[in-house]
Amino acid sequence: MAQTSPSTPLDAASSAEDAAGQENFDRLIAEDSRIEPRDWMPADYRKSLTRQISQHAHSEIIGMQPEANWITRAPSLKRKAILMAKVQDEAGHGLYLYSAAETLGTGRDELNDQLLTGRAKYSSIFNYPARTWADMGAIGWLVDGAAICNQVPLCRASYGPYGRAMVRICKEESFHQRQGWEILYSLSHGTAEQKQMAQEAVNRFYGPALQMFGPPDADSPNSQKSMAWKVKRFSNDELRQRFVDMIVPQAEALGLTLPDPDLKWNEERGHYDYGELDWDEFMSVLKGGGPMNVQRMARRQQAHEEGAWVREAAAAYARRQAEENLLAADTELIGA
Ligand code: BYC
Repeated sequence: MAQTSPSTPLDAASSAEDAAGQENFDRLIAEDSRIEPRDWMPADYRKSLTRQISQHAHSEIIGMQPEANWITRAPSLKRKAILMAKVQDEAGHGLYLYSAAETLGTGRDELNDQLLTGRAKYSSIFNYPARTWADMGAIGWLVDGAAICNQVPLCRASYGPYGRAMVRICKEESFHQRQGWEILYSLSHGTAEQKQMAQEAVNRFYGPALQMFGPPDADSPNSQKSMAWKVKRFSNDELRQRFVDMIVPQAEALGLTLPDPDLKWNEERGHYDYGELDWDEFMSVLKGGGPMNVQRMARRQQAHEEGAWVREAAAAYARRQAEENLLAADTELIGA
């Protein structure tokens, strides 16, 4: 394709800068170094990362809802304290991730607006209800388990602030997964009713948890570029397979079954085969048609409105601090 020649000296300078920037970017990616906020980066790298990181942040924030709903109904003080700490961790994850996304140039208000107006996605899994206490176990074991599988490779994402945020998030997620496992283990070794409640929770969350990894590779429009940029290190299907291989023996240890008649060890592949997932349901959930989409968004909007006074107070405090700092700097100058 013919190269269009720059029409003004300013254009020429900026296209020379872009070429040098692109060269540096390509080198950093090739040598597995990190891209930092002040580095030149291609516009579509910035856009795609802002998309992924902010959607990840939204998922953490919306993901607080199914569990927060169970804090007052947790069966003991200890369970309540653990669940409360977990939900607070999710809020923290959301905040680290919004901060990482903001370093790419889009402000928090805009990112939040994208969520509240339905322009941004959040993870499909949080559009399913948490019906029983056993769901806290299934969410911890399967949802946080899938999150860990997906997110450990993201600790090596090429964008520095994202990778660094993921390191801390993954440490906390592994505690979350263990607490979920422990809830399910207690229930599956309890009364027959408790075991049945645990099994039913696993039955409901298994398929949606596998869909957290995204659509099959052939239908994943973002994967190719994202992997070339070393943001994603493995494809959606590779990570899904890794997760299935991990949870089959764990389910056996729990004494529970996974609700997939096609699940069996494939000697040749060295992996478990698993049945087709319901991708029509997945697409419908993404379009807002899941069982809890409407409630989740309504609750988030309500929480945002109720939090207006906190934002106003924080802004007033920041203004006063800035004025005081200015005054102090002036006084120092006068005194000098
Ligand atoms: N749900 O081209 P693809 C957590 C979208 S938080 C909804 O494969 P990509 C936790 C995708 O965004 C868990 N949407 O995309 C929190 C794209 O749409 P756009 C969240 C999905 O980015 C609290 C389109 O489908 N984890 O664990 O290459 C309590 C095509 O997909 C989903 C993260 O966000 C989905 N499941 O790959 C407990 C991890 N899947 O944006 C636990 C970071 C796909 O083009 N994100 N879509 O309009 C990622 O790793 C990747 O973004 C994904 C998707 C693997 C999710």
